[in-house]
Amino acid sequence: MVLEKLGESLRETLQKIASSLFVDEKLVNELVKDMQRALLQADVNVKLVLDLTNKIKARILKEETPGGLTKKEHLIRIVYDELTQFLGKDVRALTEAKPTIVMLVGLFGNGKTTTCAKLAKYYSKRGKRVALLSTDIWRPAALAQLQQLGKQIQIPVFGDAQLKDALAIYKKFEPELQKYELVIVDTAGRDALSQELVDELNALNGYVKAQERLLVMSGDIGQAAQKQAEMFHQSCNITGVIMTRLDGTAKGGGALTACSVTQAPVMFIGTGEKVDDLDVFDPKRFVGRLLGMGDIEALLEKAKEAFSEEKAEDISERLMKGEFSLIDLYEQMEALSTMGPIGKVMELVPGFSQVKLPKEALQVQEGKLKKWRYIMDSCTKDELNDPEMISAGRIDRIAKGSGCSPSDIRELLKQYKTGKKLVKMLKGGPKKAESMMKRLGVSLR
Ligand SMILES: Nc1nc2c(ncn2[C@@H]2O[C@H](COP(=O)(O)OP(=O)(O)OP(=O)(O)O)[C@@H](O)[C@H]2O)c(=O)[nH]1
Ligand SMILES: [Mg+2]
Repeated sequence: MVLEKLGESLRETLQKIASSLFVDEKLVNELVKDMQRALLQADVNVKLVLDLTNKIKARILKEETPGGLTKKEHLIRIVYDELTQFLGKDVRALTEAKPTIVMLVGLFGNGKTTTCAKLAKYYSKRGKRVALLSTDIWRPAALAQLQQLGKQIQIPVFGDAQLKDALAIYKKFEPELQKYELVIVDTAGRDALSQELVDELNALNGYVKAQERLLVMSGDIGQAAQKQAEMFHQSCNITGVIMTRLDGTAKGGGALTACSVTQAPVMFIGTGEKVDDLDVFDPKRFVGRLLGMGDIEALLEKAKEAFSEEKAEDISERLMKGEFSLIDLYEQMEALSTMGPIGKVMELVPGFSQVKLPKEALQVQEGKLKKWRYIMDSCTKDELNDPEMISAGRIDRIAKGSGCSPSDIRELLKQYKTGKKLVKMLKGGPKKAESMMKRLGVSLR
């Protein structure tokens, strides 16, 4: 696996935490030191290692462990969060255009031509009409190499070995290329990023205006990756990175560094010489594997609680505006019965992470929840949105419809009022909420 050693060290470090009785500053320092060592050994750039570990440390020391998570789980979650942040978070798809033009750039021998063919196969398998274009006028037989690969994967290859200007080659085939959905352009490399190469790439791209400019970098170039990525980024404004040769003993951290300095995510990794040896790079899965996926999955599941994060965010926004309906109440209750999303919502509302709310205030038994569901099913939409309008007459009607007693309905309405009170408190700010909490005490229930 890529960065096997890094993963091993990180898992060891986390294991240390797991077996410690207390998580104190000393242990956190140790964790940070271990992580630094592991990342540096994997060739990740020194400054980035410091930035990353400082961020992790600051968060660990500052953030309170959310309810439902152990301190250890919280630490792992922070490490996971920051590592995925560092690597670009989500899988990035190609920009859509007609046609989408993808230009692969990089130094000699980093795997551009091979990767062109890998990408062509990958996207054609997914239904895109793909063409390959060679604009490499430097490498002898560059066109022949691409043609041979193209034949193997049955993708048309355009190029003209007679022309000695990359842009002229592109222009010659431009009308033809418009017929494709995806055009992958192989460019020439150099030993180092020279002005000549920069001028050549700029002249070509100034006209082509490729939607994607992907830097192809070998995983084994170590710390040199940082400088290379920076230079390519400055001259070509890189939109993504493809790391090759991650099948060998490459430590890979150098190339990982690239995505951070260019702010362009690693999109694919090359894991061999064959056209199928290409993997989509999924930062979350990757980090998950580094840290031991089983743990992470279970942890994130737990942290997600019964709510999705977006939903919690959405609700917290509405709560802050003072909007609160019976449906909100029900969702809160339902989720609370499993884990405690009010806590999650509170975390998301700035300033509230410190306020202690009596969780029991909103906790109800499952049986009651079921009843409430029936009651709500018998309510009209207006009643759900504005429960204050539920008069005695309406209570009787709902009782008949739901098969519940009027007192059940009154209880639900009472709970709604309590919830609404809570929301008002939230709106008043953390200080007010706390003082009101004190005043109300357990009577909130
Ligand atoms: N093991 C392994 N070898 C790879 C990978 N990608 C490319 N290669 C090999 O690296 C060598 C160089 O690859 P090319 O695709 O020719 O590199 P290039 O960037 O086009 O090189 P120039 O055209 O000289 O600039 C070839 O022998 C490839 O087979 C990979 O992911 N793993
Ligand atoms: Mg090449």
